[in-house]
Amino acid sequence: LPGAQLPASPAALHLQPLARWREITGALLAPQASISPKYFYDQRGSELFEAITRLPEYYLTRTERALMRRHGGAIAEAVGTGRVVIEPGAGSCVKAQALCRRLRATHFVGVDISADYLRGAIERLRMALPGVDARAVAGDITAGLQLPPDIPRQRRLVFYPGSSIGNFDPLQALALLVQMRALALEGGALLIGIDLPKDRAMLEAAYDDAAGVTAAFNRNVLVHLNRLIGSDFDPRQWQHLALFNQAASRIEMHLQARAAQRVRWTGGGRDFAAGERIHTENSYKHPLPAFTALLRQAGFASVQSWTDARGWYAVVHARA
Ligand code: AVI
Repeated sequence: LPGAQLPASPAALHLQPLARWREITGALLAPQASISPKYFYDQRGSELFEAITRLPEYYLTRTERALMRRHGGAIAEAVGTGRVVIEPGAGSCVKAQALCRRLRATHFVGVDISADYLRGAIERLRMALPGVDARAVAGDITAGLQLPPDIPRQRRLVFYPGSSIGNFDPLQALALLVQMRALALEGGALLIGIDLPKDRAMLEAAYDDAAGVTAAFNRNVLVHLNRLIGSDFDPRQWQHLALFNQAASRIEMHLQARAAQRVRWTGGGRDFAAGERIHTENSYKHPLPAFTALLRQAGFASVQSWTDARGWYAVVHARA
C-alpha cells in the first residue's frame, strides 16, 4: 500500500521522554516534516476536539449519532443483546452508554491512555446503568492491549465509533483491525463507524470551519510540542491547511509557515522556508467496499453496514 507505514514503535503512545523526544524531533527533521496526530490531544486539544464535534460543518459526529438512533433496533438485532462491550479510546464513554443501554450489555470495558479522565466517565456510566459491570482499563490497543483476566471471554463486542480508524494509514488500520479481532475473540464482533468519501468542498469545510476551531486545534499541537520537547514554535506563524487528497481518499491537515523561520528545541532545531509545511494529520475516507475488503483481510466475516440516506457515513458490524 503506497505511503503506508507501520508505527515506529508499537508502544509509541507510552514513550519515555527521551524516546518521545527522538520520535518527535526525527519527524520534524525529515525532508517532509510531520507531527503525529496523537499529540493533538492534550487538555486544550481534547476540549477543542469536543468543540469541533459540535460545529455545523463537522457532520461526522451528528451523522453517526443519528444513524445509531435510526438503525438502533436493527443494529441491536444484528449484534445481539447481553454483550461485553469493549471500547478502545473510550474517552467520555457517552456513545458507549447509549449502546450499552440499547444492547442491555452485561459488561463495559472502557480503554484509554488517559486513565484519570476515563475513571470519571466510567463512574458516570455506572450511575446511569447500574446493571452494567463497567471497568476502566488504562492502555492502548495499538500497543497490544491485555485485558484483566476476569473480563468474560464470550460475547465480546469491540466498539470503535467516530471514524477514528480514518486517522491511521491503511496498513496501520489493517494492523489495528487485526488487534481488534484478537480482542473480540472467537464468537465476538466489531461495531465501527467510518466516514465515507464525498464532495471535496464539503470535506474541506468540515476540516476548515468558518469559526476557526479546527485551525486552533491544528495550531495547538505546536503549543503541546513546545512543552514536550522545549521547542519555541510560535503558533501565529503557522497557517492551518485542510486539503482533500483525492488519489489517497484522505483529508490532509498541514501547518504552513507564514514566513521563513528558525525553530529551536532542546538539543536541536530546524529552519523552515516560507510556505514550507508540517503534515499533522490524515483522515481517510474509505469507500464502503474497500473498507469491507480491509475487514476481511483482517480476518472478519459476515460484514453488515448501515448508511445514512445521503451516503455520508457508515456504521459497520463484522463478526470476528
Ligand atoms: C478523531 N478523528 C476521527 C477526527 C477526524 O475527523 O479525523 C480528528 C479531527 N481532525 C480535525 N477535525 C477532526
